[in-house]
Amino acid sequence: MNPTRALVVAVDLDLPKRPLAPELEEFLALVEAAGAEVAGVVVQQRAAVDPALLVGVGKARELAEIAERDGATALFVLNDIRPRQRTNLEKIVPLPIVDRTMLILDIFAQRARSREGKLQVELAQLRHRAANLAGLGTVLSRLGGGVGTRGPGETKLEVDRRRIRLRVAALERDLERVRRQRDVQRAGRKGEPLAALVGYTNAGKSSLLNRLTNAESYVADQPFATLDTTLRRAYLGPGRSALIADTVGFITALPKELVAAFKATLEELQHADVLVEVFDASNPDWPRQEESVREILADLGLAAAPVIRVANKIDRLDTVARALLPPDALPVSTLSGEGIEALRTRISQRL
Ligand SMILES: Nc1nc2c(ncn2[C@@H]2O[C@H](COP(=O)(O)OP(=O)(O)OP(=O)(O)O)[C@@H](O)[C@H]2O)c(=O)[nH]1
Ligand SMILES: [Mg+2]
Repeated sequence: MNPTRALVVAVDLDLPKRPLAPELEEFLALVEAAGAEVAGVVVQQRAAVDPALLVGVGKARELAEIAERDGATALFVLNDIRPRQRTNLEKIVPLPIVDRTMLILDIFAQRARSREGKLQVELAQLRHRAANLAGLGTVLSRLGGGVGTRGPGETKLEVDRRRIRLRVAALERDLERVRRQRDVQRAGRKGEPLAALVGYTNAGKSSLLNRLTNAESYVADQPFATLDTTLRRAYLGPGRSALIADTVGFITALPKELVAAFKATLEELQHADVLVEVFDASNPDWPRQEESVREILADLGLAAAPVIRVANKIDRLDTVARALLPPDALPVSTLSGEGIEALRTRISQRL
């Protein structure tokens, strides 16, 4: 199968607090991680997104031309796109529109290995699809259920919607069962202290788990290498050990459908005695990434959880950059092993 050729479009709203560059770079990395190739990137500067079309009508026509010329097979939209904007834009650029949530969900779908992971991704995808159907639904219902808008029983849309609802209900039941299994497992290991690794995707959480526990979890230079929670026992010092949990990485504006669907996976965090919050100190974008992680933790009700802050990948930093790291963050390199003993000690102290 030929890879998807992505024409990427972004509206740059020129927000001082949210510069486009890092988000665009991250978006392109996601496109690549999904296995698509970038056919072109178009950025439009605007004070606000166009309410009807997202971009201006002239820009939309230009996109159609570029798509045709460069053989794009899908339009990838960085900004949030509303159902109505999607419908209108599709009329001018005759390509399937992939939004950021669909893109992230697609990567998750490709990476999911465990049954739980697969169920969770499917649930998130269906919820996202339903949300977009809903937009189309209002367009249809505004036409009124008059002649020609209804078939013998119901419109295709309503059939789709009902099918989605049934499947969502089945998935929710399955996941509830998974959740109860986890509760049982958790009860079984009661008493053993648990430290959970959290952080932006690609920060090095799985690498750190491997360092701390001599395990061989999957590590890769790509977003969302890990989807499933892994638990391993780590030696912390003479006569002391703890369980370490590695889990799915976070990303700015993690789709709400995903957070909801990954409830069972993320629940592990609620039971941790301490969170080890890892950031990639070699990425100039780390402050923004860490802020996103904090926001998601707050959404999960974990704003007040005890945290050990870890600055990873310091092997890539020179002396000056190291000196500029926040003083409360423990500098670590999972690559060279630097700082790992100090981290063991700190975890041990906090448990
Ligand atoms: N130079 C350097 N690279 C590192 C270090 N730690 C991890 N990496 C690299 O960073 C990339 C991501 O590492 P992972 O451990 O998969 O990151 P993760 O946080 O588990 O990522 P997700 O599972 O995708 O959320 C890999 O290419 C690692 O080899 C480090 O200390 N130094
Ligand atoms: Mg990982």
